[in-house]
Amino acid sequence: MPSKVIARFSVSYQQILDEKGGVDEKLDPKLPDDKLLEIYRVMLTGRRLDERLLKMQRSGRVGTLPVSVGQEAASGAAALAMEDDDWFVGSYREVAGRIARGEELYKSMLIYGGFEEGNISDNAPRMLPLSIILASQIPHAVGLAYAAKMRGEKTAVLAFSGDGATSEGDWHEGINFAATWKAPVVFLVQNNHWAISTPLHKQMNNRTIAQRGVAYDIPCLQVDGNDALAVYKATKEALDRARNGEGPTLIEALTYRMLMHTTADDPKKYRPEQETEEWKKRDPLTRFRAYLVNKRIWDGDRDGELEETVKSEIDAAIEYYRNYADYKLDQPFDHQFGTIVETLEEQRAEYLKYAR
Ligand SMILES: Cc1ncc(C[n+]2csc(CCOP(=O)(O)OP(=O)(O)O)c2C)c(N)n1
Ligand SMILES: [Mg+2]
Repeated sequence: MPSKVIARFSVSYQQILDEKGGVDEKLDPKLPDDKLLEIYRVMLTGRRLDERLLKMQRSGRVGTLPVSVGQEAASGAAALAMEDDDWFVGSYREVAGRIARGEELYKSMLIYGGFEEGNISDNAPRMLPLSIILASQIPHAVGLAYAAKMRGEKTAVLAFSGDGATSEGDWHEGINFAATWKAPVVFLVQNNHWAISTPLHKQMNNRTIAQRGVAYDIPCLQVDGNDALAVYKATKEALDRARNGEGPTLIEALTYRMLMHTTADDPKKYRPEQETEEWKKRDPLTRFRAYLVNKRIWDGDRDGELEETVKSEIDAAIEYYRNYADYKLDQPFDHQFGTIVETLEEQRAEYLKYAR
């Protein structure tokens, strides 16, 4: 009987910016200045919006909140690599990515304030609502992609999930289907190393999440998820491949959640503070800003101007949210099924009676 190796696999890792913002000239995608400045604006807006939302949560103006601080490059730069007609399928930790797609800032306030309307944006029509049920968005993303392919549309789907979500059945079923039917979808995993209080090594035996793509024989790679250039380049290439009929890609973006999982927990109880301190050195915003300064398209004088613009945009969103009165109490019931379900209507009536 012959005994031989019939396949070997490798997983690559890409970083373009070092921790100080120095660039690898050979890998630099050499994006136009306006694109680079847009990436910075989106990441900074995401950071500041998160900070303000956190204050709003602490003062009782919005409910439980997942915070994305530290992960702005992984979702923001990725979303800016999309084309207008592509679909954005998020989980719940992609604030910068949603801003990149054009979602109004007050929508985040509505969502976390409990208003279903926050989940739909005319400005960002090809964006699915937040998905809190881990990995449930993955089969939806694959379905969208497969439908686009059947219709002959030149469209791709960018689907986000967290590291913990990659241990869910839905995640694997979705990728298996996409791989088999060459659905134009890019799976971007924000590996922030924690699933609430569960560290990565307690929920999987794999050395990388990227290698989970090997099992489905799709291109897979790991990138420095706090390096906006590496995230942008990997996502753009993968989306282009998808649109060209070459099927799905799995990108693992290594990043870190700098704050709590949600406002319902205290990371100091389960996470070594030293680890968080180490990750501070890789802050995606600081690194990218240093790159812009080195390129001489940014300087200290411009910080104040941008901060002021972002602050007034957030202030305006808060004002709008404060005066928001256009809500429909029973809206969540509208979106459960496409057709009327009698038992659900009974529950709606009961709920409305209770709420009034
Ligand atoms: C199917 C399912 N199981 C459990 C939960 C509860 N839960 C919410 S977030 C979370 C951890 C998710 O971790 P990860 O996928 O790494 O995303 P992160 O929050 O780190 O961005 C869990 C277990 C859920 N929302 N859905
Ligand atoms: Mg995680």
